[in-house]
Amino acid sequence: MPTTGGSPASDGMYSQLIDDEANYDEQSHKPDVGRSAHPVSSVKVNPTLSGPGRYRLATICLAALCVILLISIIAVAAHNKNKTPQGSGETAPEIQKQTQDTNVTALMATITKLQQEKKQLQKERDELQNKLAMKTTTKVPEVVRPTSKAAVAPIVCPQNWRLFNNSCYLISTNTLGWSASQSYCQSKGAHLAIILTAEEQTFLWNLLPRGHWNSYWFGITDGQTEDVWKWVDGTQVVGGFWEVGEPNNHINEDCGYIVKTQVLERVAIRSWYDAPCSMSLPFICEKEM
Ligand SMILES: [Ca+2]
Ligand SMILES: [Ca+2]
Repeated sequence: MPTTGGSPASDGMYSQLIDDEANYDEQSHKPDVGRSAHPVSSVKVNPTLSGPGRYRLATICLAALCVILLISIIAVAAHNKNKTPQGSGETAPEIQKQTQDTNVTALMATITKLQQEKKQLQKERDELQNKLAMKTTTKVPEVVRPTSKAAVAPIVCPQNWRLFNNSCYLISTNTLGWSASQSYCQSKGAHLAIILTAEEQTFLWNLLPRGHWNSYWFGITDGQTEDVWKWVDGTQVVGGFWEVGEPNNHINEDCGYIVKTQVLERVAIRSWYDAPCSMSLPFICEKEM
């Protein structure tokens, strides 16, 4: 179909392209109906924009785009290369060496700082030593005081009392029951003897005279709980110097005594017996000094 009269050349080309499209659609999609009303021979086609001419233009445009793209890629690559510090050609050992150099520099700085601190501390130490020396030379000598040992007087036991290891012992000449004996000792600032060692036992044994059945109360009883022997200070008796078969609580015997007879075979470390506390016997007092 002819275009509108008086249009510029570009409008003519655009109209012809629309006509070509319409012609193409009609030829390909509507072959049976429209072809009789609009014969193909009536369409005017510009020979310069049809066929190989159009493809040539497209090829030129495509080639130009490829060239622009290639130039862009080269430009970007060159830009990135310039941005990399020291170039991208550095190897791993070189980087490692630079890191080590940095560490060495830091360590050297630390050593220098520590050496300075050491000098400062030595200076302070010297000053303190000088001050200490000054104070030592001007120190007032201390007054020599008598020691407590020098003030301790030798232990002197009362008359008829005998000394052994810081205690004084009395072998009574009167006789009393066990409880009365303890009361008597307490009236003298003492108590019935507490015998803890074989040496103490032997010392007392040697003070006693021999006799038919010489017996002396000392400070143990099981009056509180049968067969649980305790000293007069409340502590429990451990071991002891009992005669064989004693204590036997033979006739309700709750108080302890020492026996020394004429029989020479009897020994100090097997001389304890138990007896009824009401018996009247001489006794042994002990006073800690
Ligand atoms: Ca008993
Ligand atoms: Ca007995």
